[in-house]
Order: sequence, then structure tokens, then C-alpha cells
Amino acid sequence: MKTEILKMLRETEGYVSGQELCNKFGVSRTAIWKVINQLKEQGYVIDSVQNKGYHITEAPDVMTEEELQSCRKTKWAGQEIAYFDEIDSTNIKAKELAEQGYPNGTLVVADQQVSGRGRRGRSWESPSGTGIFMTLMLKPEINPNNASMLTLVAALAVAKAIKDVTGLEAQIKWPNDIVINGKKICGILTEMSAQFDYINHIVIGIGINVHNEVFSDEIAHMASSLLQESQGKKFRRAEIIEKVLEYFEEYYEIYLETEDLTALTGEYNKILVNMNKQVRVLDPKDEFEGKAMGITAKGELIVDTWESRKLVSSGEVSVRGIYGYV
Ligand code: BT5
Repeated sequence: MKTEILKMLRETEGYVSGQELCNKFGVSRTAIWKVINQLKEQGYVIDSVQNKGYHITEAPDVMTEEELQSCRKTKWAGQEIAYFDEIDSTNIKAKELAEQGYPNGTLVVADQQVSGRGRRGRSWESPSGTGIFMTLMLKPEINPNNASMLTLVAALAVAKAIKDVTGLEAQIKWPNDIVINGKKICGILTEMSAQFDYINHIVIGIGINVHNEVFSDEIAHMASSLLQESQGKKFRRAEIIEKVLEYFEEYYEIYLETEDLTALTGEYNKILVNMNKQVRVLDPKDEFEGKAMGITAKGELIVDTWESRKLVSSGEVSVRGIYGYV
């Protein structure tokens, strides 16, 4: 009922009368009043005027299930949401929920991760009150060989969402980073559980630095946040999450039509930070340099070396600029 009331308050321009709420939910005025008070305690600013009702004027920067559900516009992405103030890693939780039978599109969100993870055993700095730590769980009927492209679908969705909400020029650093002004503000970690040609589940973990003012010494030179890149603006995390889900749903459905990125490469290459730049490909088996020319429909990075054109598959590979991180 709390989510529904919040949704009604949000969707109504003026005041929602107490009586209207009572009728809709079939409860007493006192019950409605209690929910309104709980919302106020959580930081929502709600104006109550006698004979008129309730009107919401401000929402806190929280990512609770009620907050996210009350502004969700998607069909299936985030239909189930599990929120935690603190967790080990949202990817670990999403895998657990997948095994417990939670449906395709379940979203796990946390305010803080105590063992946030990157690729190949690396860690992800996830202090409380700073960022978005979220994992979208999917149970798709696709060929497991095509699953790594989902990192690129998610990257496109995140970059577009950040641009929409903040106006900042978010770009993609192939395959799994989002950068603004050459600094990393988001990382994506996709993990899959599959048997032969059948996928049990895929979890797409997304970490976005939103309010961070500082980073550890190890990453301070290459990491940034939306706050830093916007000279101190505070964006609402729930709004960013909502937009990411909306874009993801749209791009994922396009991806599913062909099980590749045929219809998305144009849009992707437009915001690829590596485009036409010299890059160093850090493949554990084969390190080399060349000029990045965009991605293929399979999500590979096209790299022209002085002797040949190479197609680099994502997965475990990273690329660096010749002079630094980008
Ligand atoms: C990534 O790995 O960039 C994937 C990060 C995914 C994090 C999300 S948060 C929600 C979900 N739950 C998880 O446990 N993980 C996912 P990789 O490309 O391996 O980059 C990791 C490297 O990024 C580290 O070794 C650091 O150098 C750097 N790094 C760590 N924390 C960072 C931060 N907050 N911002 C920017 N860079 C960071």
C-alpha cells in the first residue's frame, strides 16, 4: 500500500484527498495517516492541507523498493526489487535469488557493498551514500555464446541514462566502463550460469559513482563521480536507476531480435570513447597496439594494427589508451 500511495502522490499534480485514498485501499483515515507519517520519517516532504489532502513536494535520495517501484515505468525490468542498506555484493545476491526462483528482470540494489567486485577478482569501491550498486538478473533463452554482448547493451543503456538525467557527456570505454571527461564513473560486471547450450541465469552488475567526493589513492587518478563532473550537483539515484532500466529494456528487446548488436552498433559507436584512438589491448595471451575502429555486430572491438585488422572479443580483455586510462 505504501508504494501505491507514493505512486499516486507522485502522479497527481495537485492534492490527493484522504478520502480518495481510503476508498481506493479500503482502509481507515488513520491507516492512511500512518503511512503518510512513515513516508515523512523516511525523508519525503508531504504537504497536508485540511479539506484538500496530501501533496508531495520532495523525495529523499533513497533507493528503497517503494521509492523505485513508485517511479518505475518499465514492463518487466525491475518488476521485483530487493533493496539492502548493506550487502556483500549485489551480483552475489542476484545469483542467490535466481536460484531461489526469482523471475527474469529481478533487480537487486544496495546503498553499500562490503565486497563489491570487478572483473578477474578485482574489487569495486562501494561506500555508503555515494553510489548506485545494482544488479539486473535475466533468465534469457539465448545462446550462451551471445551473452557477453549484454555487457555492451547495459553500457549503452547506462551511458544514455546518465546523459538524460545529468546532461553530462557519458561515453563508453569498451567493453565495460562508462567514462565522463576521460574518467571512470561506472563499471559493469556480467556473470553467467549456464549448462551446455542452456542459460540458468545472467546477472549484470552495474556500479555508478554518483555523490563520491573522494576515492582511494589507487584509483583517484582515473575515477570520478557525477557530483565531481557536474561541479557539485546532487542527482537522485532512484531517477538514474529508473532511466537505466527503461533504456535497458528498450535495447535488450532490440538485441533479442537478432541475438546480436546489428541494430545497435551505430548508436554504440557514436559514444565509444576509444573510437579512432590508438589503444593498447591487454589480452593475457596477446598484447598489442592499434587504432580502434568501432565494434562489430558481435560486440568485438575492431582494432587496426600496422599489419592487419583484428577483432577483439570482450570477456576478460581490457583496453587502455596509449598515454593513460582512456
Ligand atoms: C568493473 O571491473 O569495472 C566492474 C565493476 C562492477 C561493479 C558492480 S557494483 C554492483 C555489482 N556488484 C558487484 O559486486 N559488482 C557489480 P573492472 O573492469 O575489473 O574494473 C575494476 C577496477 O576499477 C578496479 O581494479 C579499480 O582500478 C577500479 N575501481 C574500483 N572501484 C572503482 C570505483 N568506485 N570507481 C571507479 N573505478 C573503480
